[in-house]
Amino acid sequence: MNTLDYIKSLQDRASAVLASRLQSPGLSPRLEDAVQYAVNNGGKRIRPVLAYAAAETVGGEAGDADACACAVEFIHAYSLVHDDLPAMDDDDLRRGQPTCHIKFDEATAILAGDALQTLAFETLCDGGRDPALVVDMVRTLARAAGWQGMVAGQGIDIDGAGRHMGEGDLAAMHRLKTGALIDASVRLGAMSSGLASAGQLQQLAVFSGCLGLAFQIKDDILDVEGETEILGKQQGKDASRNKPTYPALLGLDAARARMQALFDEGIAALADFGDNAGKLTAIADYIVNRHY
Ligand code: GRG
Repeated sequence: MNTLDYIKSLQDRASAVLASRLQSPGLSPRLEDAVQYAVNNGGKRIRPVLAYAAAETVGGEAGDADACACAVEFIHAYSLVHDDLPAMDDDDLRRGQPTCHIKFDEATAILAGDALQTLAFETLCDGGRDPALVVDMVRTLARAAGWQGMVAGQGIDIDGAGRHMGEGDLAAMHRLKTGALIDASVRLGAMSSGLASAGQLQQLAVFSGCLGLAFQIKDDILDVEGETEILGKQQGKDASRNKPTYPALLGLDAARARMQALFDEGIAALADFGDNAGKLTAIADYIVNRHY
């Protein structure tokens, strides 16, 4: 199977499993429509794809990672819904469609994010795993998503609005805001197999740390070079809001070089996996070469 077919097969798997886990309880139809909308309006499913590939990289099967693949996508979907709110980034367009609070309303979008966050942890507890492993996985996701991870990154971003950031501060912010969930996706996928050693998890963490930052630099580059129609969101938004970005700080060429160096460092961390590293390598390549 070629790389794109492999990634497509994992994206399709994620979408099917997410649909099966999103059985609306039938209690609050508007809220449930908003939750479905937030998850099913065209995301690339990068985090589930990473979880699946990480499970396979340590000798497990993609199916081992179904629960954690859904959990990380639920957290991701919630984060985008809340990030788009007027009190945060105040965006009207996401994935080429109205953002959740525009399609529904602000209160419903807040609740949809809340519901997705708790559903992520409920989902992670499913799957009949060893209870000690489940506790470890719940803790891993909570740390990545919360005030030591993604929420902390968002807090730094909001506090820093309009202030100059050096490259060190910018990297530290993005390692939390974007990187922590990407790292959790990889490590949870490997953990879900029950086969990953502590040493392997450490090597995967180096890989995912580099990939998370490279992902963000690519996002910054696309904001400069991309096209609104392909991106599904307004091109040039970061620059128009004076946001600190890699291209603004380093220039486009140096930002690209930084992304490539992180890619190389991340792939080098997979060396001990031998041929098994091929899947994560292919996905990292897809991430840094994507057009949206
Ligand atoms: C609101 C607590 C809270 C956190 C929000 C992740 C985040 C923190 C905000 C998103 C802002 C943003 C656009 C960051 C750039 C990196 C990023 C997460 C891009 C979107 O991820 P993709 O490209 O999205 O995987 P799709 O649409 O494919 O799912």
